[in-house]
Amino acid sequence: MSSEGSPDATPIDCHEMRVAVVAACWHEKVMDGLLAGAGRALDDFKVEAPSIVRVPGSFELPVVASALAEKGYEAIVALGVVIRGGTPHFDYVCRAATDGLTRVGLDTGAAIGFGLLTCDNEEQALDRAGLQGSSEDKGYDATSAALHTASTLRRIRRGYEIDG
Ligand code: DLZ
Repeated sequence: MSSEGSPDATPIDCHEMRVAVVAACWHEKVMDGLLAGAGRALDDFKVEAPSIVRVPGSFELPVVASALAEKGYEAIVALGVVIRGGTPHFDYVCRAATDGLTRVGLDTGAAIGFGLLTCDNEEQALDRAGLQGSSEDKGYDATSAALHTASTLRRIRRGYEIDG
């Protein structure tokens, strides 16, 4: 999937919003890039004191995202990297994480930022990690998406006009 056609991600003021980042630990260098990108977005959107929670692998992202949503976090950014190996394990972990995070969003109403990289090799992952020389910054993008979505959900729930 290419990033061509990606939306305008102009920062909005989210200083009162409860925001958490849940991040897996596999593939440290790529994860460092994703976390740094998320941090840049949190700063740009003026998020105060976001919670950062680490989990062992991407498979564990949904259950912890669910617990965070139950604790009242409005926006939860899930970050992970899964790199294809020689076994079907890749497909199982990707599907479990993707389906699980989707379910958390629909079941709890929290805005979930989908920052899970699913790549054929480390080179592809590094190119999306927001590091020097990367062509994409998926940690930033997933955080921006979660914050914009949480803001929209707030307006809908408070009965405000949602146009404009
Ligand atoms: C087992 C595993 C493998 C093979 N690869 C990855 C990966 O590329 N990225 C990732 O985030 N996690 C991986 N895991 C770990 C699983 O997500 C999970 O943590 C373990 O299966 C333990 O439940």
